[in-house]
Amino acid sequence: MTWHLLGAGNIGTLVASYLIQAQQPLRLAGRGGPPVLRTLIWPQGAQRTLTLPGDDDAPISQLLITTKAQDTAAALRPLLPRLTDTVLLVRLQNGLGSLDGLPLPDGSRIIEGITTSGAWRDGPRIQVVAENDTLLGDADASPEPPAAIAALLPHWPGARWCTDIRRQQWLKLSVNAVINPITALNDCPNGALCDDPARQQQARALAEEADALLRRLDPDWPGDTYGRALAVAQATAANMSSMRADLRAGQRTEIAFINGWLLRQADRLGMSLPSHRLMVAALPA
Ligand code: KPL
Repeated sequence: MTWHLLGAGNIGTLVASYLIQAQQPLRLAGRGGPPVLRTLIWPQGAQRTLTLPGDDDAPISQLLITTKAQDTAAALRPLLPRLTDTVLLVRLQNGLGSLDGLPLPDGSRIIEGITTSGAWRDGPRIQVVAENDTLLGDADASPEPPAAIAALLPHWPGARWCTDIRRQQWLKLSVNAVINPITALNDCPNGALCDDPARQQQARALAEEADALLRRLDPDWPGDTYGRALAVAQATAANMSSMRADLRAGQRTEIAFINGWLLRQADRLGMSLPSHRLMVAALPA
């Protein structure tokens, strides 16, 4: 069965290379016309040019979503009439909630993914920085992946099926909710979070509010978002966070799907998260 790819950016193109490697047919979604050529370069120098065929307007039964969270609803809405009743949607994005409120078919199955792999645009080519862990799973904590994912996993370095994807997503989201807005607003690399008392105080407030909320949502929540955020900031000290990069490029940020997601959960529970609210108000969504 054909995969449609929504969002042939850096990570989307990297995953497209795994699909091609797995000999799974692939087409761009929502982008007709001639095939698009994309060249990937791996850290050891290997280079590969992919031919990504344009959309065929056929029914969509397997959709890989790698758009930025903030662009998803607009990109997906025109495709909704083409989704089959049992469409498999794989969402590989930063942030949570990008599919909320969209009228998806009742029988659709959503696979959630998080990755720490990195790739960036280097002129006309895409430089793969690292192929790290990728976790895929679903909200039902299914013990086994669907067949289409099982066929893909052996060709996707670092990818594995995960039975607690929600916990893993929250662990990532809570760290992003601390590092990303602070580094974006201060226009600083991730490591600058660790050595400035004012930023540390901001980080602590964001982390404590996130922990208070996530503990209400899950009594087994492990907490220590502050410690985990500092550890990630240290480990990625020289990196530019994705939110800082978006802000610098004059683009909308993922704030509504990171801190904004936390706020929406808090509102439902009548909790106030003042530090997150400030971040949501300060950054373009
Ligand atoms: O995921 C990230 C991001 O920038 O979105 C971190 C972990 C903060 C690394 O830069």
